[in-house]
Amino acid sequence: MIALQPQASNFAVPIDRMFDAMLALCGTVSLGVFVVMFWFCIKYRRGSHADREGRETQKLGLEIAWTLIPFLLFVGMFAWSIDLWTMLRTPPAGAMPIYVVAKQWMWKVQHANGRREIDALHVPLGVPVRLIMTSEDVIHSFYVPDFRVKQDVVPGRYTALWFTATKLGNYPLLCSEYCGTDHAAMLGTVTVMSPKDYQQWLKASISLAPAQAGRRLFVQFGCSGCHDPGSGIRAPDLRGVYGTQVRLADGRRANVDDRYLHDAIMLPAGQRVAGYAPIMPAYQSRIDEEDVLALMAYIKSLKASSSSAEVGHAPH
Ligand code: HEC
Ligand SMILES: [Cu+2]
Repeated sequence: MIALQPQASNFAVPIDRMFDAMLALCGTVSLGVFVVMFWFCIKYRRGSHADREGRETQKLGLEIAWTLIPFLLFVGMFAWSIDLWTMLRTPPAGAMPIYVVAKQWMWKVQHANGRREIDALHVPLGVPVRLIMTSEDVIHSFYVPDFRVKQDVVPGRYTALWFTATKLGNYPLLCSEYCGTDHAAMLGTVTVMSPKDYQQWLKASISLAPAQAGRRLFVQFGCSGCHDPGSGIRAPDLRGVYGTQVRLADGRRANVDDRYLHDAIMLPAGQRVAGYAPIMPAYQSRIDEEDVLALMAYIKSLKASSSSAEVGHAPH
């Protein structure tokens, strides 16, 4: 079948194939219904001499056939779409992470080495990329039609999206969730480059690595005053905390992942670590999502110290 849009990611062909199949199936069924409808309209129109005797007939075979065949077809479509959905939702283990923060009305992107861009996303050809996305304000939706991918970007949580670009070139990026006055202008471009060009592009701008930028913010926002070893204030040692499990004051256990760190900084009241006084202030109105990403990068970069056999934490 003809593709109406460029097919520029690993999802384009399977999704188009599924779309075509659904169109063909639903089209065939509607066509069948309409053909029979028109035929009956004409045959039994007023004044026609068609036989109108209501004969009682039973055709068990026919009834079973028209129940079972569509049933199997539609269950087949269901199984097929579940399979495709699973693929859409499961990024391969080594996928390259890129962070995206949406806000009214722009896309802010940060690459692993700290290079930032706005309303643009550069990705290497043939490499699985995983976008980790959050919003500064309202719900947005990251949409690249030529990749056949779309994902809501929600304030207060991280949503993910993955793809492997399969064609060099520039592709439009849209916001597909109505997000205010300039929603329709919240546009960008995804540029697919060869892996070599991408590496060069990454290094071209001199910006601080996220972990370094995070350390700066860590001092600037006063986190270090409580959390640095030897600060004199009783606060958890953050070295090696990422990826462990923590016991909370209300008895729950939580995995220290991106979501956990985000909430620990923005809304600590919801998840106090067991054994500490609730002195950590909420930073929700003082730190924006990009800075949270930098702080997280810094916390993730801290290696466990040998002395941090610490309250509450266990590897998981
Ligand atoms: C006034 C002291 C203080 C300041 C300032 C402070 N924290 Fe905390 N922080 C704490 C205490 C005490 C806890 C443990 C109790 C809790 O969870 O609220 C904690 C918990 C945390 C946790 C969860 C740690 C774990 O072991 O699970 C993280 C992450 C964290 N803080 C990061 C930060 C960051 C980032 C900043 C700066 C933006 C910051 N903190 C500023 C005192 C502080
Ligand atoms: Cu938007």
